[in-house]
Amino acid sequence: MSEQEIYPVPTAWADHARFDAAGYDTLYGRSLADPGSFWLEQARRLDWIKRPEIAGDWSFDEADFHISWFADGKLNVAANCLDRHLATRGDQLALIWEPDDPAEEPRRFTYRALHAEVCRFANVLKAQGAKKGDRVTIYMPMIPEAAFAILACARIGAIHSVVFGGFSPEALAGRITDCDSTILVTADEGRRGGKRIPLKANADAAAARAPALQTMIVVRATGGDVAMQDGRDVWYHDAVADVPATCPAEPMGAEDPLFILYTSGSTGSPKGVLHSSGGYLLWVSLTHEWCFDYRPGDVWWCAADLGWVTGHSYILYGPLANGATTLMYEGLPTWPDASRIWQVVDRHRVHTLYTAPTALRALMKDGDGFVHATDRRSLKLLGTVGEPINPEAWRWYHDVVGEGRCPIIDTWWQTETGGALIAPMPGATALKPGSATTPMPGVDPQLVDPEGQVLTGATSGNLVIARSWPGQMRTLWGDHARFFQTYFSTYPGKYFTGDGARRDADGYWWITGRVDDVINVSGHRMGTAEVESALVLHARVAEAAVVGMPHEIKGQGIYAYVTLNSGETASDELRAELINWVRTEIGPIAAPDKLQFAPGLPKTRSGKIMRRILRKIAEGDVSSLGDTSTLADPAVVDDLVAQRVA
Ligand code: 6R9
Repeated sequence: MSEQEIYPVPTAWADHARFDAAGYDTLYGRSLADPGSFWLEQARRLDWIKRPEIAGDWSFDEADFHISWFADGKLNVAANCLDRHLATRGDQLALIWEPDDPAEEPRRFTYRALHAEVCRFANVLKAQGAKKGDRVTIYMPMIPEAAFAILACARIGAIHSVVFGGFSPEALAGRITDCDSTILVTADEGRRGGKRIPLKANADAAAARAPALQTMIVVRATGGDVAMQDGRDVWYHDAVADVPATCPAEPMGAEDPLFILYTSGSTGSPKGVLHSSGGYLLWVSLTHEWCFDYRPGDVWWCAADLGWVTGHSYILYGPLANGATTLMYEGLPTWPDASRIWQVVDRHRVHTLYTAPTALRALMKDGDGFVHATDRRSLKLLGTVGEPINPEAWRWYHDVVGEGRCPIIDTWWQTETGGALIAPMPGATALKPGSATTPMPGVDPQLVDPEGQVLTGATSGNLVIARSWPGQMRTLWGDHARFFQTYFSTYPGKYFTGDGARRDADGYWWITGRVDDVINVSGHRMGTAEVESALVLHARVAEAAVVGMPHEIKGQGIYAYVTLNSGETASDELRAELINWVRTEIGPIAAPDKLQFAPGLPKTRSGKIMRRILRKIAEGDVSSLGDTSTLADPAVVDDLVAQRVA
């Protein structure tokens, strides 16, 4: 990575910038020097029922641990995303939906139409008993009704928990049970890349393991045949037939929860990250405008899935709060072929595209011809998120896709942070391929060594954030102690991100990846512990250890070491069976890329698996395994090296 490779702000951008370099410095300086008045002023961009007079009130110290923003404010998030735009842009497009199959017609909703759809969905939820504070689980394909359901929850003050449609019944059941959700919104089937995903059948299997679930609202998406259970299942199209197209927006405290989103951590089961209403909405609205220089009239496309935080913040909440036209795509970037993503850009005259490095690497591999076959002149800016972007993919995005015209906005953030924390502002920040550049206003990143000493100057370390920002998560659902323990106990007084980073001589930030046991597969987080516990559930498995390994397209792949029960024999059939087992237990994204049968695992005398060694073997870097003298049985390492899966 070259700190010297610099792309200055293009003159045209500097001339029309909301903030130029000096403007950014002033803004950033004020945000840290006088956070109270800075944030109360920024909060005016939202439409408050009661405008707050208190900004941040927080402490990361154990004795007085609390985080709150705009605590005396009242608002409704859906009203901010819909109602307040009706007078000024009721007839402007709010949502464009591009179907999986390019031969099908897109669906388009103005702000007025979207408002009516969301009100109807809200009335259906209410008729099924949902009310403020209840948890509603949403397990949906990428269709407009998923957006209606999410915003409908926000409208009535119910807390949504969206579960990615690629997750298994087992994973869905765990998430339903963890937050005591009694209502599930799903669809008959999903579609991606021409294939069908049996969502309702999965939901039925999940319901069998989640006894608290009482109601399933089922949207007819494909018309596929599904079983409906009397007394529990309701067709959405039946229920919506006799509800009105208006529904009052519930007044919510700024600190009232907006949603739960489960994400993988380094230990234990997935964590229910909880976000607030006021601070979260302010953060995603601000960052959508500042990082991507959103201007009225822009067509905005975030190519994520609504099942991930990127979809929540930058398909729905941020862009809609800003009155944008947001595009939602049902399918895959590479289907029917590698031109599709650029054809969608042309079809809808997209101004800004926001996608993940893994998608870019997959497209790059198919050659420039698929890009050149399209026009792309509507594009003004390109964004990336989810994992470190390798400079080669960055340059391809910049030179081939954007033809040198479009700044690349590399945004570093996490489910926990609500929205972007380190990212360029296109009129202010010179770019360096592979660097997320500089912090957003209010964000105070620091590097610390393993003992927690703050490191200064150009150096590497663990990335912490030294103060709260409005979009910060507020707790882990049902486990406030785990929230503190996970994020604030490692480096007292600071939020620990789990990432490593480097700061260069110009003060630019380079995220180097997770320093904990989280693997980033195609921009999606997988905990090694989750994959391991799925493997040991198999009757023939005694023990498993899972590590990440470099993967050309996915960024990281999953490498599993499996010890079988005594008496069991390893075989290629069993290997395939175990990989498939994880696929069904968690979902396809968790399926190991490589699985090695290991008669023994490298353990210390106290029984701790030395993952460092397993990582090296998985990477194929077997010449420098480091010190193995503390192992209980150093000989297992030779066996592992000899049987490595290439
Ligand atoms: C938004 C999202 C968070 C983890 C994060 C980091 C990695 C995300 C990145 C990036 C380098 C970027 N990550 N964006 N690494 N550069 N621009 O992805 O949330 O799914 O919670 O993942 O992803 O490792 O800690 P989430």
